[in-house]
Amino acid sequence: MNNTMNIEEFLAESPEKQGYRCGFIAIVGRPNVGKSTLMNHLIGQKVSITSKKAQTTRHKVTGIYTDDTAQFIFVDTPGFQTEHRNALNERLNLNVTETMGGVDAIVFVIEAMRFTEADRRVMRLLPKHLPVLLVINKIDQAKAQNKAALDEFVGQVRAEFEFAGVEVVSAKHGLGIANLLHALKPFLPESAPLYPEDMVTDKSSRFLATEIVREKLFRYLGEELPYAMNVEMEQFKEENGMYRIYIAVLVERENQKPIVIGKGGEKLKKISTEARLDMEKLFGCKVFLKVWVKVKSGWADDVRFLRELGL
Ligand SMILES: Nc1nc2c(ncn2[C@@H]2O[C@H](COP(=O)(O)OP(=O)(O)OP(=O)(O)O)[C@@H](O)[C@H]2O)c(=O)[nH]1
Ligand SMILES: [Mg+2]
Repeated sequence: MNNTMNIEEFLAESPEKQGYRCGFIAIVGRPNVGKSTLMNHLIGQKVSITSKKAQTTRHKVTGIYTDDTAQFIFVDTPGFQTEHRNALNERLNLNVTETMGGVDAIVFVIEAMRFTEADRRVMRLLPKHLPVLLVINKIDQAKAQNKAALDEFVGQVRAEFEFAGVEVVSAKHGLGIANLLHALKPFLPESAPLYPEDMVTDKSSRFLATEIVREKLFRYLGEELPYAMNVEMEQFKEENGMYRIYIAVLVERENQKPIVIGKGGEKLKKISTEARLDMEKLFGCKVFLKVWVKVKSGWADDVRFLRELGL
């Protein structure tokens, strides 16, 4: 394809390419199986944040991969919560079930050699009328190296649900990604692309900026991370070719503030420096970033407040 041509022009000029496909694919699974890592590798750019901690993804994030024959619109969803029940988790789960209702196919992600009750509960929610591809992730791990045991594991999971197919991948190492795209393509309806070919996400720079800060909080606070914590964009301005971004970190109690700030402000400084560098890379311009901590109590159970956050 000529580089200056967009896909619509390309299709218009090439009647033999009329079989172009485009559609939506939801990525679902229990927390921490690697859904966001997988989506980032599928689209070749980091638009969804990832971490060792469960429940990293709170908003669904769209990632778009376009080639000459198809456009795949992936929707990365929050890990489906079957344990802690509160307003936040109820909304996150609702988000996942709603997403599954509006797609052409589903990728159900599990970890190699580890199929838990939590996985099973998510599996039971999978719609029967849509193609569901079983994706076994983390095959790079030592426990997945025994081929016979892995085959047996796959066989056991397949026996529990009518999957349209199965793919084994290592999202982290980019293994099996091309095969996965190939397996998904037939599930997409014939359609012209819905998004411009150079678009990788439908999320705004504002949204991506708050997500980046959240990822650094997850990274640097580790186990100390207050469960009820969120980030809020206070200001986002473009000025002389650079972005000025002000972001507040919301915690529930005054005594959680020092956890985020650290001794002598050290942690918060590290978090904002790393976030600023990631933003500069993603946005391709200089960024001035100010991050601070605010107390907003009871927010995890305040559904109205969650709506304001767009959850
Ligand atoms: N070894 C290994 N680790 C992986 C792989 N894919 C993801 N991980 C790790 O698994 C952890 C969770 O990854 P995420 O992509 O954040 O998982 P998620 O399913 O999106 O998690 P939630 O958003 O919390 O539901 C991170 O520490 C990843 O680095 C993989 O293929 N191999
Ligand atoms: Mg995630």
